[in-house]
Amino acid sequence: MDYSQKIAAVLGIFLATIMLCAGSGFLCYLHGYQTGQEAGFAQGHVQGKEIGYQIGYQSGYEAGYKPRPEPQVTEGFILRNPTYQEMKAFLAQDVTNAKTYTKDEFVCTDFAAEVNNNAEAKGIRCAIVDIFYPDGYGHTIIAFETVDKGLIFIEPQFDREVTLTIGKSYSQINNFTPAPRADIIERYLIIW
Ligand SMILES: [Ca+2]
Repeated sequence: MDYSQKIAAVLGIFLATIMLCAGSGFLCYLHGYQTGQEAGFAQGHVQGKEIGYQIGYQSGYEAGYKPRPEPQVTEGFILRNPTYQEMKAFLAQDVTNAKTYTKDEFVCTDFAAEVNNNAEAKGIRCAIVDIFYPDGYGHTIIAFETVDKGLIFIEPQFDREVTLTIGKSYSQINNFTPAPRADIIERYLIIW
């Protein structure tokens, strides 16, 4: 081997070594890249899933959560059944009975409606009572469910306590002036 051949051999070994190192380095790089990428992907996937879940949960929670509205105390009122004396006291101070019955203007239903509304404006529970007479005629009065004497019917035109008996004349059983037409009570409805 002469000098130039020796140089060529040394260069060849040197180059082969560099290429080997470079190649293995590249392989290492590839391997490292792939492993790192896989690990990074796996971790990122888990974290991404977790973050995505939290964001989804939060937005879903916000969309689904509707706060219950605060009760509006101004929109409701409480009615209570009066004692018999409270009912009498209310009727004594209520002036509806002083009004005049006027055909087609202020009739039995108007008396009943007005006393009912006045009672309930004072927190006293009051019912409208529809009485059915023969031939499509009828009458309207009111009622209170007193706590001590039970259900009491009141004729609001006179503030008088009355009784209702099916099959009997309303004016007769309550000692009123006889009605101009049949006022036999066929049935009645109590509307609270
Ligand atoms: Ca009522």
